[in-house]
Amino acid sequence: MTEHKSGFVAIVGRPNVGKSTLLNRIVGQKIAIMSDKAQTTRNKIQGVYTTKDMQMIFIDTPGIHKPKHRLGDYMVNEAYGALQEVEAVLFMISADEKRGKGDNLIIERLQKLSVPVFLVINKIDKIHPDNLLAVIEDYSKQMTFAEVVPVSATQGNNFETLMQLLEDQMPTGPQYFPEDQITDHPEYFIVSELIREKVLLLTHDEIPHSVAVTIDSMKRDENDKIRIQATIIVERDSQKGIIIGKSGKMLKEIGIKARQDMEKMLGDKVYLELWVKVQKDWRDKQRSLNDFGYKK
Ligand code: GDP
Ligand code: MG
Ligand code: K
Repeated sequence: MTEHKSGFVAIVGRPNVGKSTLLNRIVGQKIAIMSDKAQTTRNKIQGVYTTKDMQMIFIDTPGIHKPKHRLGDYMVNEAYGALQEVEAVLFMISADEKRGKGDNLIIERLQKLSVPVFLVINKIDKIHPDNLLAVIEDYSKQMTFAEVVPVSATQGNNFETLMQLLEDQMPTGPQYFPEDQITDHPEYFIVSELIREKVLLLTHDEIPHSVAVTIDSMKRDENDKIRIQATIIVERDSQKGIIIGKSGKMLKEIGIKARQDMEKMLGDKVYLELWVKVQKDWRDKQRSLNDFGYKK
């Protein structure tokens, strides 16, 4: 039996090079963006890629993309700290654009890292193959890359190669997220906290605070209604019984109360589907994430 591998991958690159497009390909479906509200999340989990024996968690470290701002060194240092702890960094550039100030700033920061940095040259469909070498040479003069991978995020060229090269970098490790959980937008967190809050409110002391809620899917349908599927995770069967309640009464009440708050927050009608699952080692997984520095 092969050992399970897992790890974190950071994606950096200036705006419009195709980071989101690549992430959408990685998670295999378009992530529904629910809002564009700016977040100062330290490490935003952007996508989770899960296979039978491997899981890679792609994160965005916003501090690295931008010049220093009001928060000064703090954010940049935070971003560095996070980058030091990933298994690989993808530095994404666009093949059809000249290296600019934004790229140079990122290079300056990446040079100091000891983790492997991949140069991902995106949008190769937009250039003549003869021009690729000049791009590679230009960037390779700036710093040493562990790998240079030309891709097209829209067309999929070399996508498998990139995934395989990343997989080779992953150490032995646990599956952090359920296999069907592909992303973690800020709204996911807020929505999951609203559910958790109702669980604690309605069950009083019967359910420990360690109860977790995962958002399995959150999509806006054609009528602009938001459909949310969520799972409440507990550690014991007895706790599952309490949360479901007599004839499902408790779960129904949790759902109604959570949905009302969600509609207030999101400003739209919400369909909420709730499930309850027993998962004994959930807390250890949470702890692993906290150790990494990702705090929910
Ligand atoms: P981000 O700002 O780095 O997240 O960039 P996006 O993923 O939003 O992409 C910016 C634009 O580039 C969009 O219009 C994409 O459709 C386009 N784009 C991304 N990848 C490719 C690619 O491989 N080829 C081409 N031709 N366009 C791409
Ligand atoms: Mg983007
Ligand atoms: K997630």
